[in-house]
Formats: sequence, C-alpha cells, structure tokens
Amino acid sequence: MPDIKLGGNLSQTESTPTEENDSHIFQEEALPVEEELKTETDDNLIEEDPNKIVVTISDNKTPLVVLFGPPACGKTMSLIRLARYLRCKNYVIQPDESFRPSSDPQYKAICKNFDSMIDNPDAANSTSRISFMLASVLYKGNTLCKILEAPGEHYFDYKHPEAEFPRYVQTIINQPNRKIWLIMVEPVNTNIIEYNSRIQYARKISKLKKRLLPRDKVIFVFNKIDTTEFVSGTSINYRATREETKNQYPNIFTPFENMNPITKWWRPFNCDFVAFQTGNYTETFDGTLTFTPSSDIYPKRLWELILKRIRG
Ligand SMILES: Nc1nc2c(ncn2[C@@H]2O[C@H](COP(=O)(O)OP(=O)(O)OP(=O)(O)O)[C@@H](O)[C@H]2O)c(=O)[nH]1
Ligand SMILES: [Mg+2]
Repeated sequence: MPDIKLGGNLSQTESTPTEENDSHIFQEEALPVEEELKTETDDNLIEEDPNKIVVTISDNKTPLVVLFGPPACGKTMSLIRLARYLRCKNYVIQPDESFRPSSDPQYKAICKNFDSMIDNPDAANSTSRISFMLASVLYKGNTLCKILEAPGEHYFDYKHPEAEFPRYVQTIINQPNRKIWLIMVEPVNTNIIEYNSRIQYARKISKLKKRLLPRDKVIFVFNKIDTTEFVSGTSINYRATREETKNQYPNIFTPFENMNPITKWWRPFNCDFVAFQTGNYTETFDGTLTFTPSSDIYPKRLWELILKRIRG
C-alpha cells in the first residue's frame, strides 16, 4: 500500500495517514443502460424543474452523506469510487428505491442498472445517467448511512449564484437525520467556475452552514488532487492544499472557525479536510473517456472520516 498522507481535520498542521402504468418498460428484456434510459428520456419523463422534485427519506435516523458541489467537480465519480471500494470491503451499496416516487421511471431505471453503472470501465461516460441517486451503505445487514448524489446545479448554479436551494434540498437540510456534508472543491486548473463564482460558492456554503443542525458534520473534499503539484509520489502536502483552497475560494473556511477560546488551539476549525482522487481519465481515439480507479488509499481515508463523523 503506498504511504500516502491523507485527510485530517483543519486543526492539524500536517495530518497523519493514519409498477405501475409504465410497467411494460421494466418487464421487457433488459436493454443496455444507455438504450433503456434513452427510451425513457425520449418520452420526456425527466423532471426539468428541480423545485418539483419530490424525495422521500424513509427514516429519520440513518445518517445522510451529501455530496455537495458545483457541476463537474466529481460528485458522481466520487460515489462510484466509494461504491467500488466499499464493495471490495464486503459492504453492500444499493440504491434506495423509495427515494423517488414510483411514478418516476427514470429513477427506477437508474436503480435497476446501478450495479452495471458502478462496475463499468466507461463509468466516466455514464455519470449523467447517475445524476440523482440515494444509495444505502450496509454492513452485515445494518444500514450505516445513505449517500446522496445530485446534479451540481441544484447546489450551486454559477449562472444563478444567489438562487435558493431547490425544495428537495431544503427538505434534506431540514431532515432530523445526521448529515455529513461532503463539500467539494477542486484545483483551479480543472475548475469550470471562475474566481468570482468561487467567491459566490463560498457564500453559498456560508448560507448552508447557517442552516446546519448541531449534529451535522462537514468534510471538505479536495477532489482531483492528481492534477496538482501538492501530491508527490506517495505523499500529499496538506498545508499547501489547504492554503490553495483558502486562496482560490476566499473565506470558504470562515464559517467553520472554532470560536471556543480553549478548544480552538487544537481544533481551529469545526470541519475536516481531505484530499481525494476518484481516478485517472484517459480519452481513447473514439473520444470515449475511460476510467481507472484511483488508489484505494483515497476512498479508504474518506470512508474512515465519514465513519468517524457518523459516530460522533
Ligand atoms: N483528474 C481528475 N479528473 C476527475 C476526477 N474526478 C472527476 N474528474 C473529472 O470530472 C468529470 C466530472 O465528474 P462527475 O463525477 O461527472 O462530476 P459531477 O460533480 O457529478 O458533475 P454534475 O453531475 O454535472 O454536477 C469526470 O468525467 C472527470 O473527467 C479526479 O479525481 N481527477
Ligand atoms: Mg453528477
């Protein structure tokens, strides 16, 4: 296992590695994922207005892990990478079918094809097909958490940076379940949002922070670390990665400053910070993007942090 340094909360100067009417669609012999979803999207069954999206969280206790970030920062691929890792470690990761109304055939199709999408080497090409998903993580029959993956525009739309969260996001924010917010950031060279938009993204996070319940936890996930100079061989320069995040997303950590005069000395921020890579992406001659999963060290460290924050 490479000796990569990952994770740690911001307090550490250098972290240690430590069926209904549409039933015929689903009873037919399975079409390839792409074809199946295409058939349904052609029927205009996709909900275009995020404010009309209805979600159901089936219980008030299971912690919710929310992949929160702007478009293209890597939320879907993070879910895919985590899912692959967890399956190798004997966890069960499966779609929560009750999340969307049974009248939503697109969600049904995504659920039905979840496994093949996770295992597909062309996963990077299918991210738009897993654009909205609640996946349960189980171990030995117990549900540990549910991971929410949704389109980035619903969290931060750089064309409408001041827009309120859609209704279903508000529902999730107000759910009594503990939430682990995975707030995604990425290097400036891969970032589709400009400096001013990053300032606005930081403001949106600040707005979110005001709404969090006391039990909620925040983990900043710096994705695409592979494209930076902060990773060298097997180690990550966490100090530089955090500094870069502070510079590129001004005031992003400010709402998380620990105001407690005593504990702030060893925990200056009430949040964690972890570097992440979902994988390597190579474009083939026909333009297909192939995906090679990153080292296990990344999902391992992220998963350990999630577990820690689920527990307390
Ligand atoms: N170099 C590098 N590129 C990455 C990494 N993770 C994601 N990407 C790239 O980012 C693209 C977008 O990833 P997605 O997971 O689809 O992003 P998303 O946040 O789900 O985007 P929306 O669904 O539009 O909100 C991928 O197709 C990859 O090209 C990473 O760890 N390293
Ligand atoms: Mg996505």
